Amino acid sequence: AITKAFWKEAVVYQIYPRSFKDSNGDGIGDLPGIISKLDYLQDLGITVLWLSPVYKSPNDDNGYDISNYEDIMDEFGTLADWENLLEGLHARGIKLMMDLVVNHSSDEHAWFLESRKSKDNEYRDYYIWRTSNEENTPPNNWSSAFSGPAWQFDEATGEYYLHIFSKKQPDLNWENPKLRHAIYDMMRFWLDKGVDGFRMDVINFISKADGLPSAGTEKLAWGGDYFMNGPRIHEYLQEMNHEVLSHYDVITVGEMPGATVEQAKKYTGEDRHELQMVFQFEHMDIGSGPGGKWDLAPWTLEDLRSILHKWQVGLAEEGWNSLYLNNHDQPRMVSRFGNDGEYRLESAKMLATLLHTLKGTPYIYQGEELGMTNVTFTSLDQYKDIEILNMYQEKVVEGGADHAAILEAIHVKGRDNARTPMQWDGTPNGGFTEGTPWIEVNPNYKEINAELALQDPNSVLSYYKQLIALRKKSPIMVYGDYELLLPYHDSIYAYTRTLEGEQWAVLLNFFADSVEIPDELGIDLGGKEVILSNYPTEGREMNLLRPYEARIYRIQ
Ligand code: TEU
Ligand code: CA
Repeated sequence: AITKAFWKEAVVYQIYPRSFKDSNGDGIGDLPGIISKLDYLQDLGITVLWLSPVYKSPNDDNGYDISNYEDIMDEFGTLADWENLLEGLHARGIKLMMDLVVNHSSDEHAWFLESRKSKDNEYRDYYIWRTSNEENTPPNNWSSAFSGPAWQFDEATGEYYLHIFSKKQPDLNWENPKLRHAIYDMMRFWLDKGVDGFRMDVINFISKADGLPSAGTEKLAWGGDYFMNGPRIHEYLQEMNHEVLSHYDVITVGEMPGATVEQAKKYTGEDRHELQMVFQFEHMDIGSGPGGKWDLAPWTLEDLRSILHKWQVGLAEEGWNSLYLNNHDQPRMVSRFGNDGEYRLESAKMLATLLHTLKGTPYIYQGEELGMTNVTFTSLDQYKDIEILNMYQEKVVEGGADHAAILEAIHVKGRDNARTPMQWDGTPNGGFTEGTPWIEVNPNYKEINAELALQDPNSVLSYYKQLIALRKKSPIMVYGDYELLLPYHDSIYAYTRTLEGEQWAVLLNFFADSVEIPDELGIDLGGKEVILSNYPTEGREMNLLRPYEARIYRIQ
């Protein structure tokens, strides 16, 4: 039986506030800036806004290091501004999903300032402190996601604290029920203000293995086996659901690096009473060699399709998929999975067709609807992201790696690709700010911006509006069963969606060469209606897909 829900029918738009719209000329995006663009979001047709963190923060990791969970970052505005934003969204029928960052806080949070004062401080166990049994050696060999060890020695009490991310992001101790209940109180604070849900930052990291064992024998190694999907994660999420989430009509998505389909069933099964969906990362890890994301490697359609297919089939009867190809941590999808040169428009629309016709809830990252591209900054000091800067320091400055090779890897995979300011129009700084932007605007803003797109019926933006409008009047796009066609084709990804006798077929050419649709498709396309395509009708040859051509057929 199909259980209908607003969060299954939703189209979510993610805003990275620092880079969306600056209203006061300080070069930093802010809440009033977002408010000035609510009509743009309503016109696009999105139904939920995921707002990356806007809480008080020293911005070591651009807001993912929170120093006060119940107040607004100075640069972004005030709680009153936030109330105005929520009111403006709800007045337009758009729900607000806030970012819940509770695997760690900022080291400037009051809890941590107390915790580090003494070993018997009442907040000591809000964080993860360990002594070391060897001089100048951390308690285990875990590496940080932002380079170096995941432990920081603190003079005041002569112990180390754990930080999987930056040293200014100490991990919270979820073993401590007082901490857990303080988090639940904070969640209620926002839900009682009218927030409609949460995106939960690395939420499958919050349960660490007993004893915090080292990962193998290397000096430094990723300890993910001991904190991803850990021993008490389901207990914690079920407690969070029981204590908080089950009392509200919310949308929830857990960001879960390292989660498998089997694990996702346990996180999102409706009878599990945990979360509604997860952001999995398997498809984000293609195009990487054994050295990880910075070790560039080619990828094939089969690499991408096999993963997306596995998740479509895996969560068909239990759980629900999120559908995304980029966000504030990933390069721009048209550059990574499409073609940001000659076929930028066609490939951006083809990828959008994929995200909106697979089964699951699609997430649009700001600027994706314009076909915004990666940026190729020539100098390192144009980059701001702590992950990029720490990696460069470790690999080039300390490790002697080749500057040009690492800069190329940053061009392909760096998070700042997604963090250059939203391109609103052709005025200086793309209309993002009248001041000096905190990070430079992509120089292609004169050709790629919302003002041009709004006037162009063939723009990527116009195509997104058509996809979203189609979704709102077509239950088959949300609830139809997915079945793969052409399982092994090296350039066409094709599948059907079927609901109560109605059937659509989606055909996507993933590359720049025209390609014959083979008979193996098993469906006679003759006379069938093309509901939507990224190419005009004229010039269409039934059995030939042009470069990056996407077609949605009504079969029955
Ligand atoms: O990201 C977690 C995460 O896994 C990313 O760091 C990702 O692995 C990496 O950036 C890919 O190179 C979340 C937030 O989305 C990210 O912005 C934060 O930096 C991180 O957690 C810490 O809060
Ligand atoms: Ca500002």
